[in-house]
Amino acid sequence: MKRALILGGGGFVGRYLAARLRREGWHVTVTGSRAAPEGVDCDESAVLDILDGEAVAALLERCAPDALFHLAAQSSAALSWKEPALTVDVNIKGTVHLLEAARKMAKPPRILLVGSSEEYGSVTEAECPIREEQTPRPGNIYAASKVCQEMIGSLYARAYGLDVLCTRSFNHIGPGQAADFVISDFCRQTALLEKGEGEAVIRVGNLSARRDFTDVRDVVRAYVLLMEKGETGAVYNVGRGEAVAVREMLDMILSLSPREIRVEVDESRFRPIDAPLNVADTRRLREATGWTPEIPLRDTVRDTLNFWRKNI
Ligand code: A2R
Repeated sequence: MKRALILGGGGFVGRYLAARLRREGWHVTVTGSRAAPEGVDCDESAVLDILDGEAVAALLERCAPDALFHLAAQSSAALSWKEPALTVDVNIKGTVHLLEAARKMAKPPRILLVGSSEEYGSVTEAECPIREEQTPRPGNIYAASKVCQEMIGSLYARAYGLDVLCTRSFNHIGPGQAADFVISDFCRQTALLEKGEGEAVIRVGNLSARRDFTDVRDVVRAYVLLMEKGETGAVYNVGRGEAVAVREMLDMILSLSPREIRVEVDESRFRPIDAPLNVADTRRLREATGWTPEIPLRDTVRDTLNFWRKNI
């Protein structure tokens, strides 16, 4: 049986990835930073702070994974302005710890470093769909840390022959995502309003932005396929490759609710720099793996809304 280690396996994406790998017959170990993740479909669950290099090395030796999915991160762009040192430590130093540990192993695992479309920064319409050749112009500390993660990963691949590949993942959505993210936030507000009385008003930010949304379950399927078929040293955009306006997603959510909900634009929710369009060119991923998204966005939105209906 092939062995997978998911660093950050208790997070939003990690839980789905663990379940997917288990269904495909892998032996799966997941980690959390403060406590071993609970309620994750896995074989083993461990505590690992990736800031502790020795602990990283010990875990890798103990697990001896064939495949290592590096999802552990300070994953919030907004928080990265408030906690820049933590973001740089976890996302860059943490990655160095794992690459150092891997290169010293007799049989290092294949490593997938998960990055973000944030790395591209604010792009023009002419630059869309964004190809991997596009030079990253990170616009926040989180994005800069992910660019560094990728550059260091590529150095380790070249210098030590480590089998490293990277993603730049576009907006992924689905049940269980924190309400800091726009679609999850709208679904949560809608579920809350359904429980209340009086006038129902949903507060929103910039609705005209068009983004590349993909169901998290399709995203993790892409990660597994990349692990199996991706090219060493390559960087892959992960996304549907279709731009949808946030307004359209909101209309979809509201159409699934029995309540009459009024939309109120709240300018304090606007991002200081918000590109009007952000969409991936996904040819490299599709050609390497044959991946295509399978879950319609309406299903994702319905599942996310139902998640909040149950969890408020
Ligand atoms: O702190 P925990 O136990 O919730 O674990 C989180 C983990 N993590 C760490 N693991 C080890 N040492 C650390 N110092 C450390 N700090 C955080 O990373 C959690 O399991 C995971 C992040 O999960 P989420 O914030 O839910 O991120 P999500 O959406 O699953 O994104 C996965 C990856 C990240 O690399 C993002 O930057 C990328 O996809 O978009």
